[in-house]
Amino acid sequence: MALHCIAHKKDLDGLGSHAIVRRFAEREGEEVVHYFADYDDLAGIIVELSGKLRGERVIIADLGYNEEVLSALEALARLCGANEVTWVDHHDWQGGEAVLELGLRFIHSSELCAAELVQRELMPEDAIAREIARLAHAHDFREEDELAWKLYDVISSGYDKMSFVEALSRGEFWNGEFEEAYRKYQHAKEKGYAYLEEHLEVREVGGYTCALALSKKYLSSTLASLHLQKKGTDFVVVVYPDGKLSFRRNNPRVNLRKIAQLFGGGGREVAAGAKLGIEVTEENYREVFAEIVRRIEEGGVLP
Ligand SMILES: [Mn+2]
Repeated sequence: MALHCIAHKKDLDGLGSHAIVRRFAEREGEEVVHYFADYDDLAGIIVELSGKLRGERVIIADLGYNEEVLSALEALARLCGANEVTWVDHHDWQGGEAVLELGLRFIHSSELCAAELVQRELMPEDAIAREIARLAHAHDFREEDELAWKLYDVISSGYDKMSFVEALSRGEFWNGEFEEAYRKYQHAKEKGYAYLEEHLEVREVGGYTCALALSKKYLSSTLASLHLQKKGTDFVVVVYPDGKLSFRRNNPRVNLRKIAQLFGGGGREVAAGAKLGIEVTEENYREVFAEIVRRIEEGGVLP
């Protein structure tokens, strides 16, 4: 029997979950297979695994359900029928009830991050697993923790995910390679912030203020939106060249899930995303911003 870990690939919580599962598997002498997933490929992985896994253990972590998962419900039912599936998550599951009826084990909390839930489930006594979970929590809950944020920069730099997971799973929280990736990324980050500033507009939207900015692809939505949030507007929209939108807020009256739904996306009240399905360039980004503002105003989702 092997352990199959499907977890988020973009942040410390997802990769930390991978690392804890790996550490656990190694202790148990079990084989472990990692799938580095995001919301746009989770359904594809479920479909693929449902066709080939029998009698295995599957852990899905740090990924909530979304429309695409609901469209792969039959495959997920097959996967759950033939394997032992555990879904560990801390996102908002309102609307995802159909998934929970398939007979999977569901471990959920909104106070703990996914890595903490995985750690408590698999390795409650292990000091290294606990440290991975602590770092993941600090990053996911936007707490101040130098190491957690430096590790996040290593991930954002494009550092090899498998090597990252292996290092963490051994209890290696920093090394020469991490240092090099981190240093290089500091330059990229500064360039990314400068570009964001040059492609920024603050607009009024239905009585609220909104900062919109075009971002370079290499600046993660977490870093780009945290930077924009410092402008103090009610909410912010980060726009990427591939049409991806990322919404964050300062004002708790603004429900970002509802705003994202206007663009066919989704997420949580506090953080949401969508895809425009068009390319956004230096030439058209101002028009795109105007269109986003218009759609939000006309959508009637602001209180
Ligand atoms: Mn998380």
